[in-house]
Amino acid sequence: MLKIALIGCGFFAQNQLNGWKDLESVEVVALCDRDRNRLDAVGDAFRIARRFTDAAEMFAEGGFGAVDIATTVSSHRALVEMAADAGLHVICQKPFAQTLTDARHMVEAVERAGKTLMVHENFRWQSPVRAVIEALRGGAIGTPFFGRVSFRSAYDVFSGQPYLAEGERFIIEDLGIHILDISRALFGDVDRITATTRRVNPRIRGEDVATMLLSHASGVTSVVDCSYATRRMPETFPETLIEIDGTGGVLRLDAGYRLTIQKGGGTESRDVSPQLLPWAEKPWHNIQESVAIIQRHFTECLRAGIQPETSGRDNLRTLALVEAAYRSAAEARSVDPGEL
Ligand code: NAD
Ligand code: 89V
Repeated sequence: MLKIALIGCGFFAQNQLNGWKDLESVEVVALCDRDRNRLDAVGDAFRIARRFTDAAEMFAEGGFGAVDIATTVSSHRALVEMAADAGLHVICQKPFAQTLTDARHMVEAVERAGKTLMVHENFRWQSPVRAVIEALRGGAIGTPFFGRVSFRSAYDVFSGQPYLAEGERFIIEDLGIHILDISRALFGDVDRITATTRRVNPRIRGEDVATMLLSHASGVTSVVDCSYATRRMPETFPETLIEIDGTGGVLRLDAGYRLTIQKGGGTESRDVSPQLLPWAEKPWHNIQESVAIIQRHFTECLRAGIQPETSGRDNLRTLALVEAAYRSAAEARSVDPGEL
């Protein structure tokens, strides 16, 4: 049985707690939040008795082998380093760190402790996206040369996550990070990125539109475009739409979770909708299912003693892309993420 402590009982943590509950080999034995009311509400709802308002106290008491960090980014470095000092495996929400320097220190701290560090970078684990990744990796359309990974919506994310309206940065840091990570999962690492950003919604501080052009080392060119200012019907939140052209055919993941592959003059189309788990609700069920999938991956990697696909070290490259995109937009030039 893997015993886990979870830190951060806010908006998203209930998905993580529901996901852990469904895994027979896992028990969440302790909870922490600085906010006593939230801590008690979540502790009561999930019947978790050991509760802490101070993470240091929880780490000192111990009694668990891994920690799930579900707080917002400004607390991640301190919490990951405390977990490494306590000799624990770690799963930490995205964005993993506020700066690349912090992220590198966090990865090194957990590596020094000889433990596993996974970033909760769950979009590439959404089952419709996974179906695309598997088809592409299985050679369904030959060698890809063009991709578009697109997330466009006007869904009100600010009511559930008010902090998203307040930061100097918004869409690339919060959402684009997932879409850039999907592009990496599909086409590999990136040599150059060119980005433009724009704020359309006057009631928020950061950018809510970003358009990015990526040159991958594999030779693929991809467009990653994100918007929370796109009012269209049907509203596709939180679907990522994907188009890939390859030497042997084309692949499309269209709205409504329909995967179509055209090759050799034929067309194959199938429904790759995510499951609606008993604790999930539409339209979030796609993201909620991916939480359960990424958690299963974490426990399987621990059992097998292997690195998770979305390990801390892997995530350094996604974070570098985020930083490179902001730099590109600010300086109106293309940026090699390797220079950061
Ligand atoms: P939230 O603000 O609703 O909740 C965060 C909670 O953490 C709060 O209750 C706060 O009191 C607590 N907290 C903060 N620092 C703490 C500390 N040092 N010790 C103890 N408690 C602390 O935030 P949220 O919307 O739940 O987001 C949490 C994280 O999850 C963010 O990084 C966000 O980007 C991420 N997120 C990921 C997804 C996804 O699909 N992967 C979706 C939504 C949010
Ligand atoms: O997945 C996320 O990180 C969320 C949202 C989908 C709203 O962007 O913050």
